[in-house]
Amino acid sequence: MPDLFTPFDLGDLTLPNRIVMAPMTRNRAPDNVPTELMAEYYRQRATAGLIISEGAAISPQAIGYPGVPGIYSEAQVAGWKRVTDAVHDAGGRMFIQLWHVGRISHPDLQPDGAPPVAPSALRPAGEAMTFEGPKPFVTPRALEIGEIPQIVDQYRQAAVNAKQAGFDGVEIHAANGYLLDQFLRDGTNRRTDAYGGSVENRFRLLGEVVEAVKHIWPEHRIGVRLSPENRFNDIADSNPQVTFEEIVTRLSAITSGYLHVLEGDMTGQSEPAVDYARVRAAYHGPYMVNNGYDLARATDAIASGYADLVSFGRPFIANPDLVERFRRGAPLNEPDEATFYGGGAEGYTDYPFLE
Ligand code: 8OZ
Repeated sequence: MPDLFTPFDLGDLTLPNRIVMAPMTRNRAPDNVPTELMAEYYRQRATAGLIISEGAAISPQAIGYPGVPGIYSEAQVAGWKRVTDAVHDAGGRMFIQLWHVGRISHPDLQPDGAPPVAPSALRPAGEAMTFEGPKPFVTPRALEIGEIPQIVDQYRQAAVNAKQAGFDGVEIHAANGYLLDQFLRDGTNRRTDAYGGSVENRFRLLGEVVEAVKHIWPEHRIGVRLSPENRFNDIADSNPQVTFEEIVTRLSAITSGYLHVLEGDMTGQSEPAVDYARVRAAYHGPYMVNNGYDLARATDAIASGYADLVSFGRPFIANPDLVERFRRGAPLNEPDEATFYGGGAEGYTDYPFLE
C-alpha cells in the first residue's frame, strides 16, 4: 500500500513523496516582484514532494491584494528565476500558481483605478484589502465577450513566462472565488452568452485556459485547482455536486494533469454537501486533496487509493521540514496567524527545523 513517502510520477517528473506544499498568499513581494527572502522561504521547504507557489498574477488587472507577486513582467520572471534556482539547488520541484482575482480586487489596486472585472456585474459582500487597509468591495464590470480571448492569452503568456522563470509546471487557480471560479459557479455567473448559463458554458473559459496552456506545457505539468463548496470570497453554486461532477468530467476529457481539490468550506458558512468520492471518480488523472488534512487523515487518503497526493498549507508555513517531521512522527510548530500576510522574515523564514 502506498503511503505519504511513496514516490509519485507526474509523467516524467518524479515526486519523491506525496506531501505537497499548498499555494499560499504571503504578501511579501513589494511592487509585485519576488524577492530573495521569498527564495529563502521556498528553498527551506524544498523537501516537499512538490511546492506550489502562492498565487501569481497573470496581469496587472489580475491583482487583488498588496504585495502579491506577478508573472507578467521581466522583473517578475527574473525574481522567480532566483526562487526556482534556490528550490532546485536544494533538490526540490516547484509549480507556479496562475491567478486572476476577477472581482476580488478594488480600483485602488487596478490599472488606472478602474473597477475590477468579473463574469457579471455583481458586487461581492465584504472588503477588499488595499494599501490603505480594508475597503468595501465595489461592483465589478462584466467582461465583454470580445475581451475574453485577451484574458486567455494572458494565461498562455504567463505559462510561457513560467517556463522562462524555471518552474517545473503550472497550476491554474480555478478555486476560492477568483475569476475562473466566478465563471464556474452560477451565483457569480449570470451571463447569457456562450460563457454563462449551462455548466458547459460556465466551464468554457477554464477549458479555453487549459487548452491555451497545453500549447506551452505538457498535460502532466499542468494542474488545476477547484473548490466546489468553498464560500470564501462570497461565492456559491446552487448545486455544487452536479456542477462540479460535470466540470471535472469535462476537465478529464481535455487534460491528464493533476486535479487539486480544496474540500469543504474554509468559512464554515455551509454544511458539507458534496460527495467528493464522486468528484474523484469523475477524474482519470492524478488527484490531490487539501484542507485540514493531518498526518493520519492524509495517510488514510493515500492508502485507500482515494488520493494520490495531499497538499498542506498551514503546516508548511510553520514547519519547513514538514516531510521529515511526518517521517519521524515529530511534533509540529504552530503557525502564527499574525504574520501570515505581509511583513518580513518573522513568521516566514524563522520557523525552526528539527534538531
Ligand atoms: C487568503 C488570502 C489571500 C489570498 C486563495 C489566493 O484563497 C488565496 C488567498 C487566500 O486562493
